[in-house]
Amino acid sequence: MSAVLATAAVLAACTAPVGQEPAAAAPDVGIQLFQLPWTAIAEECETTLGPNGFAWVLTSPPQEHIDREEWWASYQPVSYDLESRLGSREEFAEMVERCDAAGVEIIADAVVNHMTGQDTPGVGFAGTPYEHYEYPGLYTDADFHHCGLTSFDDIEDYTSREQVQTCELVNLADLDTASTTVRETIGAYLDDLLSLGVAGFRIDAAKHMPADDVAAIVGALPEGTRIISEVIRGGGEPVVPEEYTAFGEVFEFTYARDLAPALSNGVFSDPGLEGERPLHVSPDRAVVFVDNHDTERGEADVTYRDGPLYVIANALMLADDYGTPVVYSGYAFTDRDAGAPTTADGVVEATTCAEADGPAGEYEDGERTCVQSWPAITGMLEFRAYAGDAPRMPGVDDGDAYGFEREGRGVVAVNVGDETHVIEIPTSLEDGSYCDVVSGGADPASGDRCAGAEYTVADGVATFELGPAAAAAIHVGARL
Ligand code: ARE
Ligand code: CA
Repeated sequence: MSAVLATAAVLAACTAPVGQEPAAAAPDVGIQLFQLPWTAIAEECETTLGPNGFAWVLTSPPQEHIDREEWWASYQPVSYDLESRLGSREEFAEMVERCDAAGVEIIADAVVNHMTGQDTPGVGFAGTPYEHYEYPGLYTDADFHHCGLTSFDDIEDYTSREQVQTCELVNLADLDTASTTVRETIGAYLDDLLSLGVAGFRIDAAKHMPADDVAAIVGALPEGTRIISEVIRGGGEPVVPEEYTAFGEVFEFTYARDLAPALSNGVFSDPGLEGERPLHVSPDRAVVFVDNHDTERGEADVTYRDGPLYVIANALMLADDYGTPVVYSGYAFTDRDAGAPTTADGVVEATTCAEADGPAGEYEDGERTCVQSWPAITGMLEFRAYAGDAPRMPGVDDGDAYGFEREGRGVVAVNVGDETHVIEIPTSLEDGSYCDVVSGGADPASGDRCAGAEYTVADGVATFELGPAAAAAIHVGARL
């Protein structure tokens, strides 16, 4: 589906009470649907993602993996057969087709730095026998690095480029990606996924492959294949995300790290208004996120558990003009390793998010968070479509409240404190009353009322009265 059609689909879903011109920007927001089966993703594309204006889905790894219950079994490939706990090859192909028809592209998680980390021989989820350094039909011992730099050939020191790129990440058999046959074998796997219609790939553990190796592998793929490399920015480390931007985008971990302290202490600063953001790749190369499947189990301070604060973080990200956002949607857990709930057949249960209406106060372990269906999130996607490429104006930091304008297109405001706060934000929006898209937007039934809160712009100032831990956003299309 073309970008123009995709834009039309989002705008059809918007309920603009007056005939304001929407911005021309095509939807760009992605959603990471962690450990969600292919049949369920197909359903989400049709019921939720397409209608709500998501442009792409990041799936979990689709290849055959070790036969273990933990979610991270997906990150230990046994073969490149598309038979996993998340579904079959046929189901994967049908998902790509149905999502495409709904205007949503599929980005597959490509685990190509390594194979398994299993010291004892085993049989994969789809029945393929393997050993730590033997994968019938794919790789033999000579295709792997044995770095000889550390006691167990494991990475111990991230300040050593050689260790990071030739030793083993947590005992995972590390492919020699400088080898032509290894590159071709990986290339054939990625080509196979492209033949089923995927738009591109997340390159898992890209940091652990020299950028030249990744460049050679993805350079052999058809032009236009989208590549997003996972290169976690680490203090004092020699391997940096910038090395991977020549051939694609990267996940910019600094973005969420910068956002977190402001959410807890209420002190916001305007990034990037005077030049580059420090420790950020250029905006056209950055994929940004509030959290992902690793950080919600690690460094992220704000996750689904923080309800309203999580909404605020996502609202600020979606209102921003830096990078391409990917919203995260997983399942609740207390045990870091716990896999998503499975059926009696050992496949992950297909669940739907059509009914989810916001962050729940509490989640049972295994329950899906369904962030893609939260009205506040879909309202912010609408805001983003209207904001288009309008520049981000200097923000207003007022106590625990903060907000900024996307010039002439919309204004976002948040309050991270526990008391009600009134914040005024200068704007070039026309005077009038606007519906807040975070709390419901325009009332589709009446056309001249808001379903949620209503805010006023008068004499070049937008005034928001925000309750504790609340966000609001108004845009040109939501003026009464
Ligand atoms: C599991 C067990 C291990 C066991 C291994 C092999 O937990 O104890 O040794 O299996 O049997 C995921 C899980 C791992 C899991 C692995 C394989 O998170 O727990 O290991 O799957 O099943 C580094 C990498 C980065 C990586 C993170 C996790 O640079 O690429 O570590 N992220 C991706 C995925 C993960 C996945 C893998 C890679 C492996 O997103 O989900 O692991 O495919 C600093 C550095 C970072 C470093 C980070 C953590 O911040 O800057 O570079 O990230 O520390 O060490
Ligand atoms: Ca490697």
